[in-house]
Amino acid sequence: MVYRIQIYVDEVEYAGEDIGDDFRFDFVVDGKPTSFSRSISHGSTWDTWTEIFTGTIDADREIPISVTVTEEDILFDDVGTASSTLTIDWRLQRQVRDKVARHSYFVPHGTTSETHCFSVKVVGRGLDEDGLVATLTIKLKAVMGPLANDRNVDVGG
Ligand SMILES: [Ca+2]
Ligand SMILES: [Ca+2]
Repeated sequence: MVYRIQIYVDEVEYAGEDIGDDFRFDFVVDGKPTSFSRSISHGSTWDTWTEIFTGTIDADREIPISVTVTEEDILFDDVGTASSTLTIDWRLQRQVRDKVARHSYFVPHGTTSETHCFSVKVVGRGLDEDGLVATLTIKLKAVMGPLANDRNVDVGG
């Protein structure tokens, strides 16, 4: 069975040490690259809903995700990378609510979501920031559902 899937960045928490606030995120999700930039203050959580993938998957597939996080500086950028695998537990799927509903996306019957978290260590470089380590914890939300011509499929099983 093939489902459509969209993956969003839901939150980014910036903890650890302060290495600046000019972040760029370069994601590769299932082989597809996408990038965006965002200012995030040290000690804060960026609450967002930024799409990083849209496509279709087979129900039994795992989705590889990698990200390079760069804090841009004039001379030396601070960089960290991480990889993760989104495994969808189809037995534990539940109805989409909360944020998806708040953002007024079209939610057909049978749509479900899954949360996936991982952290990226970004190491400072340059005089003031050499050796400082920031931790960015990225919370993703995957929203899945039947294909448009297959609305009556029950994805809960
Ligand atoms: Ca910096
Ligand atoms: Ca900077």
